[in-house]
Amino acid sequence: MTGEDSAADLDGQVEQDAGKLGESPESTTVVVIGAGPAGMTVTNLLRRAGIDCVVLERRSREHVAQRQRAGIVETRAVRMFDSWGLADRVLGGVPYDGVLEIRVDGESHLLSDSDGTEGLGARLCPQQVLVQKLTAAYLADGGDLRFEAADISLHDLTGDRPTVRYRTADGTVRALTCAFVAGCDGDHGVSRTTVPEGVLTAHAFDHGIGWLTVLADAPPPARPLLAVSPDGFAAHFPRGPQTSRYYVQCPPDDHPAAWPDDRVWDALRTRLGDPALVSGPITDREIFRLRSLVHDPMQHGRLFLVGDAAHIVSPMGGKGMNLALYDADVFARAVRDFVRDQDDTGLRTYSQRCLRRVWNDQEFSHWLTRTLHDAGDDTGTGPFHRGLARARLDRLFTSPHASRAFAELMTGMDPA
Ligand code: RFL
Repeated sequence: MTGEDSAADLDGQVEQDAGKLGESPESTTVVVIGAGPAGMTVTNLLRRAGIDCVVLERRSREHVAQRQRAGIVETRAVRMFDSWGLADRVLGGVPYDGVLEIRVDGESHLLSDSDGTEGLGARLCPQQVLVQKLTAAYLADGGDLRFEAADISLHDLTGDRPTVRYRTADGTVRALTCAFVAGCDGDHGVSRTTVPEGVLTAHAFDHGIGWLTVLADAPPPARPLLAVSPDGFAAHFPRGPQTSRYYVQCPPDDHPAAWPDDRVWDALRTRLGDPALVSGPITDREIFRLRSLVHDPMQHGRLFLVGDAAHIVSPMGGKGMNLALYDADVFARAVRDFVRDQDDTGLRTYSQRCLRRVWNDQEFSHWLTRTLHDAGDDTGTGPFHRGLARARLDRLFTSPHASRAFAELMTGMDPA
């Protein structure tokens, strides 16, 4: 790709393609596939940079707006939105005091994420609130977002101008030509699977651990709570003024039906060391395996994979959504530099830059996963690893240097 073939040059050629395609292709600079946290961040940042884009999302707006997963926007990501002048518009929720509780056999230890840097801190902002606000901001600014776009297919990714085709809700087939495609369609999307075999290497890891995850209309904890107990790991996170998310370690092949309400609340009370824990109606109950996955490189021709489309990080440490926001920022800056200054450095180094942080966060997440599971239930890895994990926790609770390093990783303000 050369500096000269900027987005503006592409528009004229699109018209020539119209006959070839047998339909009326539209032209834009970036086609974004997927309207989750990654896609909606990319689009808002691109609009902020004055670059046009079209978002294609398979689901309805209502469906996307209700998907509940992550709950904390880390400090680095809050400051990223702030640097684009978007923090006030897109971040909902409440400021987070940065204190995390780790309870070991019922004994409480508080860890601050204060890393000594000045500026805005993390926010307790449920993922669906962030997505709703990003979507509203983009549409209010006149952004082009097409829900219920079916059968998306990507073409000519290694040429100068890829084409993206899709079918609208009324069955019409449409085509869009563009300078770049941002594949923000998650782990099960179409972007990554379009890349020919042999181009990407998948590094996959199964932690051999299952989590029952429960969403309930029950009082949130004062602060995010992670608990180690001989019965296994459990956690309790705020998700709204009267909503909580809970995690309970279980066999990876367990079934939600094996966890009726009484069993869920009994397990939580025991593992959290809180016999008085207030219960409430359970609105969602799922079991998933803790797994990690990295695709390298995160680019193929003019397709750039952003967020879960490129990597999955086990939920311990709360990094999945935050990595998606990081990729989105790196991608948007790279496109801006290319379109505005014909500088393709950011595009050429996109994969390398993102993967450095991805592996950094995978390591943090893996370390925390092992520590909090091995320290409690020693049936998996045995008493030797239990001793190691307890020693790591002890160091974290007693050494200011260890807790400072932990804080840096929690906030995302580490140098990676
Ligand atoms: P998403 O959120 O999956 O969004 C992808 C979007 O693409 C659409 N799509 C398509 N559109 C068009 N055509 C197709 N063929 C398409 N296929 C898919 C989808 O409908 C969707 O709208 O990916 P994105 O944007 O990369 O965001 C990633 C985050 O969602 C993910 O990393 C986090 O949710 C992970 N995660 C957590 N991350 C954190 O930072 N902190 C947490 O506390 C946290 N908790 C969690 C989590 C993930 C969980 N699950 C999924 C196991 C808790 C859970 C339970």
